[in-house]
Formats: sequence, structure tokens, C-alpha cells
Amino acid sequence: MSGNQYHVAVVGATGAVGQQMIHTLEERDFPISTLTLLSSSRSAGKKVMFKGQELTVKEATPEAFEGVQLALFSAGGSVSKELAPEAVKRGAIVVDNTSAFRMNPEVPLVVPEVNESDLNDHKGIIANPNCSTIQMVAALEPLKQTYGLHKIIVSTYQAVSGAGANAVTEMKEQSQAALNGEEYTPEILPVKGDKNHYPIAFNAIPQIDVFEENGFTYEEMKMINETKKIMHDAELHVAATCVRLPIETGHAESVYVEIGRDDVTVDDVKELMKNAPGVTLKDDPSNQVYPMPLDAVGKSDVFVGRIRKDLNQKNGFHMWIVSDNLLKGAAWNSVQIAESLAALNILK
Ligand code: NAP
Ligand code: 3JM
Repeated sequence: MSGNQYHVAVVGATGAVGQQMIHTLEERDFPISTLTLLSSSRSAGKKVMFKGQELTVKEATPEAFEGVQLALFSAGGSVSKELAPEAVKRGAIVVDNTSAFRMNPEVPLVVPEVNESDLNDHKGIIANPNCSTIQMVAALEPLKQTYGLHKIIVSTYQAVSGAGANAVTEMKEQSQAALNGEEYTPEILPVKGDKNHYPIAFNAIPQIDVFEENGFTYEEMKMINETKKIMHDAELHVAATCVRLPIETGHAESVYVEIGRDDVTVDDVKELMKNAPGVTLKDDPSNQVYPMPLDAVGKSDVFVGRIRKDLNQKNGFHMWIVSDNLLKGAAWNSVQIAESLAALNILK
């Protein structure tokens, strides 16, 4: 990095992602001259500790971005649509964690291990992909680079923290109520604004985000469209089924891929994963070693295991991919983008 220090704003600072964002900025010792913490008026005035100092959360308004050089947004799509352009107008580079701008052709959609150089084309806003997309493309990019990649079929096992801090509270209270044999009316999951709500405690819900007309959910379409954009391959076949499970943090994915060659072995794929940036191979079935959400919590890497060659399809492989959805899936990927912006001298 250049030795510069930056005025950084975190929008959504009191949320599940925002809290991890602040923690990650501190842990990475990102060069910050001023940290501005923003939320809705509900949390304005709250105190948050950063590097031993007490900071006061302020309401996110257009004027709050005066002097801000880097703004990390995770307060929902409508807040980003309204305030990200206001931050850019005032000279900031925005890294946006919502789906508001991800498919805009003018907006780079970046996972640094995969397409860091796309940052050079930014026009003020850079999008951070969906959590489930990030961990999948980080693990699959080395396969694409080495052998080519034709098809991805993924089923997800997603944690409740991906739906926000209130959804985690709902899961915990509901679980306790279920154990006590008490009634509990679900109000948030699967989707806050949708017609029906279902219990997540002791359940699996095959709906994340709202349904589209084609029968896929918006979360599934995010995975499909974002993967093609990040990997620069509009012809890549991608299908996704996204499921919410009563896990607090850590998304898991069962992934089937078809690569560009028939002669690749499981050991070849393991060797690739061992050397892949940001990826840790955890794959030793004889000793019951495989990735699990509980082990991934608090870690920035993407964990890969259960690598098997398909029994019929010579170019087909199955694998299991796990990562902390709030870190590599959100806060760490955003801070990593910020570090890249500084290292590439894009953030001045
Ligand atoms: P959360 O725990 O519910 O937190 C929401 C945050 O947004 C809170 O800080 C809240 O402030 C703030 N906020 C809400 N309305 C606002 C408004 N009108 N103006 C300013 N701030 C407002 O949710 P989360 O899990 O942190 O997720 C936040 C957003 O990040 C999501 O909506 C999503 O778009 C994005 N996200 C992205 C990923 C990813 O895959 N990259 C993963 C999860 C989430 P108050 O405390 O004042 O309410
Ligand atoms: C993860 O209120 C909203 O617009 C947020 C919905 C949301 C998103 C999204 O679409 O931005 C909740 C959780 C995401 C995401 O990262 O795609």
C-alpha cells in the first residue's frame, strides 16, 4: 500500500455485515484517518468501539459523505440506490454489498482472487457479489483457468446470519420456544416482505429471497448471473437451488461441475485446490476430515472437501464448499477489494 490513510465510511454499521466490516478493517489494520459509521435514524447515537476508541453512529444522509474517500455499503438495496450515487458525487469510491448494482454493465463485480483487474474499469461504484456466489467462484476459478469449465450445478445450505441480525434472533428465540414446547409465530424468514413465514428452527426452507417468474428464486438467479459476469463467460451453464438451514453462520454448497477435459483425476483437483489463493483444502475421508460451517466461522478462507469424480461423466466432479458468509461472503471480500484499490493506486 502507498502509505496513504483514508477517510472510510461504513453504511449499515450496526448490522450483521457492518459489524464484521468494522472488525475486519481493524484486524487488517486498513489505513484509516477517519472512520464514519452510518445507519438509519433508529441506531444513530449508538456507540461502537474501533481500535480502542468509542465512535458514535450517525444517520446516513447525503451530507454524511462529505470528505469520505471510501464507502462500504451494507444497508440493503434501496439505501444503496439512494445514497451510493450521493457518496460518489462527493468523491468517494463505493464498495456496495447489495444486489442493487451488481448486474449493471458499468459496475465491476469483483472477487479479487478471480477478477481483480476489473477494478480498473470502475466509475465510482464497485459491487461485492452475493455471499453464495463469492465462495463458489473463488474455489472454481482455478479449475476454469487450468481445465476450462462448462457447467455448474449447485445446491446451497445457507446460514441464517445471511438474512440479517434480526433473523438470527428469530431462529434462537424460536429454537428455545420449540424446546420449551411453546408457540412462536415466525415473522422474518424466509423473506421479510413476502406473504408467508415459516419456522427455521429444526427445519430446511427451500426459498431464499423472492420467487422470479421462471420458478427460480432471486438468490438463485443472483448466483447464476453473477457467476457468469465474474468469470467473464456468458455461455457457462449454471443452475442453483438455494436452501436456508438453522445454522447461525457459514454457508455450505454441494457443487457439481463439468470441466473441459476427461483425463483429470481427483488428485489433480486436490493439488489445484491446495495452491489456490484464498482456498484451503480439507479433504481426507479416511479420517473424516471435511469442511463444516462451525469450523469456518471467523476464518477468511474458502474451504473445499469431499472432492469426487463422477461415476459416469468423465469430466464431472463433485465437491463441498464452505465459508463464513459474513467474512469472505461479505465483509472480508469488501475489505479485500479496498486493499486492492489501494494497492493498484485506484484509491488515492
Ligand atoms: P442487518 O443485520 O439487518 O443490518 C442492516 C443494517 O442496515 C443496519 O445497520 C441498519 O441500521 C441499516 N439500515 C437499515 N435501513 C437503513 C436506512 N434506511 N438507512 C441507513 N441504514 C439503514 O442486515 P445485514 O445482514 O447486515 O445485511 C445488510 C445488507 O447487506 C443486506 O440488506 C444486503 O443487501 C447486504 N448483504 C450482502 C451480503 C453479500 O452476500 N454480499 C450478505 C448479507 C447482506 P439500523 O441499526 O439503524 O436499523
Ligand atoms: C443478501 O433489502 C434488501 O434489498 C437486501 C436484500 C438482501 C440482499 C440483496 O439482494 O442485496 C439480503 C441479503 C443480499 C445479497 O447480498 O444479495
